[in-house]
Amino acid sequence: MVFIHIPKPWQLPEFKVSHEAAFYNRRRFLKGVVGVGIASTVLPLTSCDRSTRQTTDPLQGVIPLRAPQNPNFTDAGRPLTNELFAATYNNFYEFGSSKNIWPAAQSLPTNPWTVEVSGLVKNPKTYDLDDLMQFPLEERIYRFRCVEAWAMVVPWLGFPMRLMLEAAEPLSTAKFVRFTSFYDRDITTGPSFPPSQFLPWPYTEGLRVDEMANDLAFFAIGAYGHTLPKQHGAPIRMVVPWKYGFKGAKSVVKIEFVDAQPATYWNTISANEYKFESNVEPDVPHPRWSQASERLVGPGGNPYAWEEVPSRLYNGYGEFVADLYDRAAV
Ligand SMILES: Nc1nc2c(c(=O)[nH]1)N[C@H]1C(S)=C(S)[C@@H](COP(=O)(O)O)O[C@H]1N2
Ligand SMILES: [Mo]
Repeated sequence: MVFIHIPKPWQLPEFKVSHEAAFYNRRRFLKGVVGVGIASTVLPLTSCDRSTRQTTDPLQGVIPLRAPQNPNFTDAGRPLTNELFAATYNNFYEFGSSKNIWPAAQSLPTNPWTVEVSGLVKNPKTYDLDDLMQFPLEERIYRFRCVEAWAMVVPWLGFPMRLMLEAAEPLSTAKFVRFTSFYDRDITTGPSFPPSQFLPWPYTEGLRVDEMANDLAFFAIGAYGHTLPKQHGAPIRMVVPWKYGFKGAKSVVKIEFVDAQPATYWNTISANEYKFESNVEPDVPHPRWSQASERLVGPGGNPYAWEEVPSRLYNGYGEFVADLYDRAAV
C-alpha cells in the first residue's frame, strides 16, 4: 500500500500545524479577507488563490426547497449560523485544505448524480436525484461541531438515514456501513499541501449499522430553504450531529453495508487523532487541543473572535444516542 513506501506528510510537524483552524484563518486574515457580509464582492478581488476565480456568489446554483419542520429539532438553544458565514467557511479537502474552498467547489458536477446502495443488503439499489426527492423531506435544526472546535447551527433539509436503511434491508451479517464521497482526480484535485497524491482518496466515512439506524442520523439534500450549495456537499451529504463533523461525508456516491469496521479517510491519516467513533466528548481532548469548548462560526475568518461556548457530551444529543455507547451520559 502506498502509505508504507512514501513519507507521510501528515506526520510532519508542518501538517500537524496546518490542520488546525487557526493556521488557515491567519492566512485568510493576512490575505485581507474580511467580513463575510461583503464576501461576495470582496473575496474574489482580494484573494489570489486559484480557487477564487470561478464565481462571486457562494450560493450560486441553489434551488428553493421547502419541507415541514421536525418539531423535535426546531430549537438548537443557540442562534442559527448566518448562512453566508456557513457557506464560506468549509472543510472539503477534495477542493483544498483551506476553509476558503467554496469557489473551487463550484466545479463539482452534481447533476446527474447517483448513489449506489449495495453490499450486505437484500435490496441493492442505485438512487438518482429524482429517487432521492421521493423520500419524505423534513427540516431539522442541528448543532454541528467540527473536531477543530468550531461549531455552527444549520437548518438542514433532508431525510433520516434510517429510511434508506429500511429500504435496503441489511442482512444480519451487516455490522457497519461505508460511505464514499465523489472523487475524480481531474476535478477533485485536492490540496497542494499536504500533497493530494499522498491522501487516501476517495474520502470515506463509516458508521455502525445501529448508529445509521438512529433517528438523528440524517441525509441532507438542502439547507437554509434550498438545495445544498456545492461546498456543503451537494447534492447529498451525511449529517451525524452527535459526532465530530468529519464523520459527515459530503457528496456521497456510494453506501455499502459491510461486516467489518471500514477504513476511513481521517482515521487512515491519523488514527489516534481521528477515531472511528469520534463522538463529541468534551472531556476527551484531541491530542493537540482541548475539546472542552467550541467557537460559534461568526463573521470573517478569525475563530478567536467568535463566541466561545462550552461543548456538550454527544453535542447535547445524549437523550437520543447515549444508549448506543458504553459511557454513562452526563
Ligand atoms: N468528502 C468530504 N466530506 C467532508 C469533508 C471533506 O474534506 N471531504 N470534511 C469534513 C469536515 S472535517 C467537516 S467539519 C464538515 C464541514 O462541513 P461544512 O463545510 O458543510 O460545514 O464536512 C466533513 N465532510
Ligand atoms: Mo471538521
